[in-house]
Amino acid sequence: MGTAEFEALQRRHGVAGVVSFDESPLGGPVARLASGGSSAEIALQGAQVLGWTPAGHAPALWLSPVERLGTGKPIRGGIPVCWPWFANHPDDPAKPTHGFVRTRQWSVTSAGMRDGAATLELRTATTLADAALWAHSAEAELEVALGERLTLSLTTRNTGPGAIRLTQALHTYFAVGDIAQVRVDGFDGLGYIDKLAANARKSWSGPILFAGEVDRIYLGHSGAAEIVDAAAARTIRIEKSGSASTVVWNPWIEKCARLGDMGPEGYRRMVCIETANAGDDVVSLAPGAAHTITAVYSVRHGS
Ligand code: TA6
Repeated sequence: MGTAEFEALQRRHGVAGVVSFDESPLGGPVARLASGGSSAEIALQGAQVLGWTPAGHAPALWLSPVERLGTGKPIRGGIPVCWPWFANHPDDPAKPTHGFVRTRQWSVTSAGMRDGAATLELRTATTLADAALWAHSAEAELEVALGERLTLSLTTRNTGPGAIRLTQALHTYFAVGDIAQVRVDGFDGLGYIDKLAANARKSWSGPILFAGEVDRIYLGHSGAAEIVDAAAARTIRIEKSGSASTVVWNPWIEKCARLGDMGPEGYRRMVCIETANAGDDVVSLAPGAAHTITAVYSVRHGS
């Protein structure tokens, strides 16, 4: 995106002290939101939140130290938007993992201040060129609202003549002080799909602790979750709507090394808690129907 395009975005959507547009250090266009001492950066590529620093706290999202925008490869970290499917395509594992909108430029549809929050709306829509990947017609709109909390709402509208079966996730990489001292609450008594055990279905009780790779889709989860981060002496709370499943993932040592884009000990400083429609939690949309999945993040001192 050239300077003229930045300037056009700034002219059309910039709001002094609230929303601005410029070039990310990762090499692509970003929107920067500011509100009440909090800040957030959203890449137009993939409508991906790359950073969020709540007022009075250290950054709350983890981001790969080596990624670049515009390479055709999804950025690891922040809040990737997995759409219109989560993980492998249900019928063809050769298709891109986590759908096909993480690497494309979304359009800015609006920006400003609402109810004390700096807001940005971005939109993308399927094209004829996508038919080989997904033979449906749909549009996706992401609203990011930065106030005391960070709220993401992803709305999918079926713009085609046939029904759509949709899975998706806000694949959020939260920053933690040390994964080995993290406890995640909110999943006691739920069933889950263990992706490390051939998708075996199991039951869970108690808090989630980490001493190895974890890759689970918790089912029937519509409540809140909390990341209790002892090393950072803070707690991150995740509330949601429009979602009955949550993915919990940490690659641990061996997969972190295999991925190669997390830095030497990246796994220690992150945990993914992903607000999703995944596993059995599939969204069916009739022609013209819409579905919104919303995640609300807040941070408080103490653990
Ligand atoms: O959401 C967890 C997961 O499906 C893991 O299995 C791992 O593959 C992770 O997503 C990262 O996916 P990505 O395509 O971003 O490398």
